[in-house]
Amino acid sequence: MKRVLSGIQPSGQLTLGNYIGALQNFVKLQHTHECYFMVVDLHAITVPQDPAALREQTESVAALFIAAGIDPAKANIFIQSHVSAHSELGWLLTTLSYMGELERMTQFKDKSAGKDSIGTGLFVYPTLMAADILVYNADLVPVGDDQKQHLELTRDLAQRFNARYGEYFTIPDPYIPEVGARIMSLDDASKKMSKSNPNPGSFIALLDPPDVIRKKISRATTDSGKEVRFNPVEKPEVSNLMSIYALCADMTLQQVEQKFEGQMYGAFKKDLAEQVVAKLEPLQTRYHEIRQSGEIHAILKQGAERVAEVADKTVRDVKERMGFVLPR
Ligand code: ATP
Ligand code: LTN
Repeated sequence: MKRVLSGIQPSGQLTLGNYIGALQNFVKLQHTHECYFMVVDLHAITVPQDPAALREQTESVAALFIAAGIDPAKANIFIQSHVSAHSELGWLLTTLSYMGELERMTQFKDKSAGKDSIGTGLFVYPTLMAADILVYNADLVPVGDDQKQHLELTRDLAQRFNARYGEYFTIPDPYIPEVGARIMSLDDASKKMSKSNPNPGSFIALLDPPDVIRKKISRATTDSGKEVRFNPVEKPEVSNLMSIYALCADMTLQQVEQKFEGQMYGAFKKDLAEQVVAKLEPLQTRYHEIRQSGEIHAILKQGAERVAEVADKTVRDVKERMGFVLPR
């Protein structure tokens, strides 16, 4: 069975963008692949996090994995920092990376823009992500469009290691959805919907109550036109809402266009809000059950124990190839 791996940062409340771009595919792939899904807390601290909030969000993201339909009996669910091999391989790969290639990463450029002091963690972030993937020799990495560049760097680092120390790492492929790989902000269709956006009106959180969802959608930016027509260049805001509609209602963009032909934005938004509410309702119910039961801790412990065997072996192999003296 091919291996699938992905991670989500506990840097805020998961959004509809995370769900459509990533989580939904995790659920699909678990039936046909050996899966590794983790909460990447070590990545979240590349920007300042309040300790209590980080703790809460880490548990919340793990519970959302399960609420979204990931079955811990099928897929390994764990917290990145529970498996120390990630940090160790992260360092080893950092020594193979170049300043120039890390400086080119758009996520780094976006997150460091306008800051006086830029954290080094933010800079080397992609080498830790490469370690996350390579430590399990993953074949496939389901992510949203914004992570494509990090995946390319991961492939480069793997190839560099293989060229220097002999074939070892599997070269991973990204798995990016055709529709929904980049859900945009509700207040600005030039930016991706992001859980760390300080304006909560810019995103729909998976745990937003129905009335909050309705309010956010009714306030979402549109253009001054009238037609519900898909054209991301001319009508980026409406097109974004149409993508969300299509994904929640399980329709094609064409079907959405036909359904709202001749109707105003107001009617479209009202219907869209109900589609989103209906899509998230079962997930929210399951989420609250999981949090109340407290079962998440045992699942995460078991997940980390299982995967650590694979990860520790990789680190041993890599160190041996690089010329480290291993304890005997
Ligand atoms: P942050 O705002 O803290 O950077 P984020 O909301 O961008 O977080 P991540 O934890 O970085 O979320 O991403 C988790 C997964 O969700 C990744 O695979 C990412 O590509 C995907 N993703 C994030 N935002 C979107 C979006 N707007 N549309 C589609 N996929 C997305
Ligand atoms: N960089 C990713 C999160 C992430 C990840 C990974 C994704 C960390 N490690 C390994 C896939 C595979 C992000 O910001 N969304």
